[in-house]
Amino acid sequence: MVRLLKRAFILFMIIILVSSFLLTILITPNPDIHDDPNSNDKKNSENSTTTNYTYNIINTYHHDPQAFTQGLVFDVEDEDGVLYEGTGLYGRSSLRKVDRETGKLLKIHNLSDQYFGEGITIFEDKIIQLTWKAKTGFVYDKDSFELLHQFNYSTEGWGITHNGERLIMSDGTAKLYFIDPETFLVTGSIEVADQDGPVTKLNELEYIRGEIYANVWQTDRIARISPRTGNVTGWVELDGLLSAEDRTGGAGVLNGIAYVAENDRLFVTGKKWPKLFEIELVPI
Ligand SMILES: [Ca+2]
Repeated sequence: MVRLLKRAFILFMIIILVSSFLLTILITPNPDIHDDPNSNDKKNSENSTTTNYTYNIINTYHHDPQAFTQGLVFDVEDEDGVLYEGTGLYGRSSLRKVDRETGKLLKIHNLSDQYFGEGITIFEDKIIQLTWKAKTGFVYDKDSFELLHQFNYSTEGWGITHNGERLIMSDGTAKLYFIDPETFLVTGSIEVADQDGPVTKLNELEYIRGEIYANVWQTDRIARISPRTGNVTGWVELDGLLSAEDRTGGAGVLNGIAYVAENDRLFVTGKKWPKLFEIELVPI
């Protein structure tokens, strides 16, 4: 009898302990869920603050209407306003150094015919240029345009920028890749989405005040993207920026964002556009 009572007591205690444990799990919030930047809760709350912008034109400059713009960036160390541009198309792809005020071509390196040039960025004293389908990137000396070395990646190459520590690359999908600037290995990625779902066809990129700005191919829109979550925090609507009169000579889509952090100046252009625009964003 005593033995039976002992067993019953032990069983009772086990049930109490297991019940307490299960109850604790059920009522304690899971920190992983709430700290996960990709959790739906977080995405929904950030998406609810998406802001739309229109623009004012501050200045207009000449842009080579033969330049099929795929990459656009300023050299932050150059106070003379020198613009660097990567152009595409097979047999016509190039890396260019351009005087922003006059549009005058200061230096050019032509890619060999098998490469379709894509985005460019300046990292320290080097220029990095992607190619579309060749899965090959080029690293040049910024001043001489001497080709220092090549690297490979596993996707198509579209746009590229950097946050000071990592290169950030688009491949025409909704994905952005973070890449080590020394090894060129992918160290992370984000999926870009707004409240309507994934935002695909991300093209030319620019890192501006802690956000990634991305041209969306075949649109006149630029997405402002949180590099932490991939959430679109705002849409910049640039409809009508290039007037109908200027849409001659086969001008294509908006593509090309360049930013000068020192004086907060933002420049945009497009494929074979005759003009480069300095704009300011105006919340709608
Ligand atoms: Ca850019």
